[in-house]
Amino acid sequence: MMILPSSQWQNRDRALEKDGNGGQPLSHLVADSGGNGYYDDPTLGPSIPPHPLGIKPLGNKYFSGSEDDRMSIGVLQALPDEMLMQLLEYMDARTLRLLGYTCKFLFACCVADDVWKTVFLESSRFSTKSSFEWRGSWRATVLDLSPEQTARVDCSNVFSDVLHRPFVCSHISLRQYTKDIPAANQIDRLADLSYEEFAERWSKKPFILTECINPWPVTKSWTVDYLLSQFADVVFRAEAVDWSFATYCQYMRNTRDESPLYLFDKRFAEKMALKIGKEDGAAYWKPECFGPDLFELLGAERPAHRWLIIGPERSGSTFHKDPNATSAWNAVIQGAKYWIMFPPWASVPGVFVSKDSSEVTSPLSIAEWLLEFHAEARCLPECREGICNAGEILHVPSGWWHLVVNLEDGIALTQNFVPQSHLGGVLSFLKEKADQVSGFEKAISDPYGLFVNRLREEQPSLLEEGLKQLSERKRRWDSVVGNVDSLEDQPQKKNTGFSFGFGFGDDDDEIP
Ligand SMILES: O=C(O)CCC(=O)C(=O)O
Ligand SMILES: [Fe+2]
Repeated sequence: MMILPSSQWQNRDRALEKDGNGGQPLSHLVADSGGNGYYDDPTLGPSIPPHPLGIKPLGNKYFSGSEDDRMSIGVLQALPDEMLMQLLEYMDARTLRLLGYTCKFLFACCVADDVWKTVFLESSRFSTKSSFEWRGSWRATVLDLSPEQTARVDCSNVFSDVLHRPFVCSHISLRQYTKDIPAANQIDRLADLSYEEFAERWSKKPFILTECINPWPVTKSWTVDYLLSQFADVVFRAEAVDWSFATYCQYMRNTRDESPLYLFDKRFAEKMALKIGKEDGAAYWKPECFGPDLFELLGAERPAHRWLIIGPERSGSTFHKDPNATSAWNAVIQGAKYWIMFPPWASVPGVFVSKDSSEVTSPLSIAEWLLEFHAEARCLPECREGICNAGEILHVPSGWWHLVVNLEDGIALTQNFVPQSHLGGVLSFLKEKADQVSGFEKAISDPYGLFVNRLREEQPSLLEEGLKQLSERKRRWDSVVGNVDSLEDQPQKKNTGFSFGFGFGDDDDEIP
């Protein structure tokens, strides 16, 4: 990507003017929302087309000889675009439509689909329904409009980063971020592992196994089409909504959301009547290489631990660590996922963590993070990246940061677990970060006590070992920082995203 000199930037503007409303993609010139232009490498696939309404990034205003439609919004000019858009979030469908017809700038604001997503989610007409006709956008769905009925107004004199940026983010080519992974960053790829190898060498490292899940029946039969033929009426959770699979498929196959709704369902096994485990007719089972999962001792009281994940290209998960200091595996059944990961102690560019690491703030969308921070992140020595293809499984060690994006429409199965090597970390997380523990039923008021009791009853020697790991980590930490109370005053650790918790919820390597 190259910064574009302003003369070429003007060319881009003219090209946009020429193409106008819904024209052909520009060859390889792309607008940057910051007002800088850049070339998108034409070898990386189609570049970002002009906005269908002709909306342009703010920077274009300064090179445009034409009018600026923002001059028509009267007293609302006092508000920056961000605030204007926030104001619209409080309006109902009728008001949005009426306001949108007052001038072109407000039309551009009032048809923004994020605003209509809010209208949809707040409308009882939709929020209580699991099956309906998805019409390609939130606005068209709420208003029940066909593409021919959807108003198209020429907004080529509307200059706004706030309005243009979501369009860029929903069109950026992912390949430019996923290709040419530096050799040093590559997540290790192995055919398969034994439990002994995992326990001895791999439990604290990410890796991809290319052969491990080949025997799973689901790898032969499951595609989105197949699931649609079998489970069209089954209602799955997709973030804030519960939709039938038929409705979700309509959505995932025809959306331009910057952050598409992601189907992420923890009750899929019951809903689909699946058998899981090594029994006749099982759909899949836990890979042996990860060994015993100590949360199995909690039986029905264990926190949520397995999910079916389905989403379109560009859907995925923004940077996070998995809950309760658990490790995880994530198996791709259809599609391909790009993973970028950092060890627990790393400071991830663009990800800000509160002092007690209970709050993580990062750009809202995956595309925004890729645009703004990927290049910087890739240069860090701790960075690990890889593509997990259909039929492969990836290991996420306890405490590792990860961002994941689907490169195609895809299906995955994931499970969180507690291997013996991370028992100390999980115990200390449950004990020291009790306010951040998640996924347990509300009735379980003391997850740490419950887990310790189960270990004492069924695996006393492991409990002893786990508690030893825990106090050893605490002792080592105290010797590094002086004392626990002074932890938050260590200047080198401030706001770095370092996840120490003096929960020592992560692996040993974390100790600086
Ligand atoms: O497949 C994905 O989007 C990753 C899911 C994930 O990170 C998780 O389940 O914790
Ligand atoms: Fe995760």
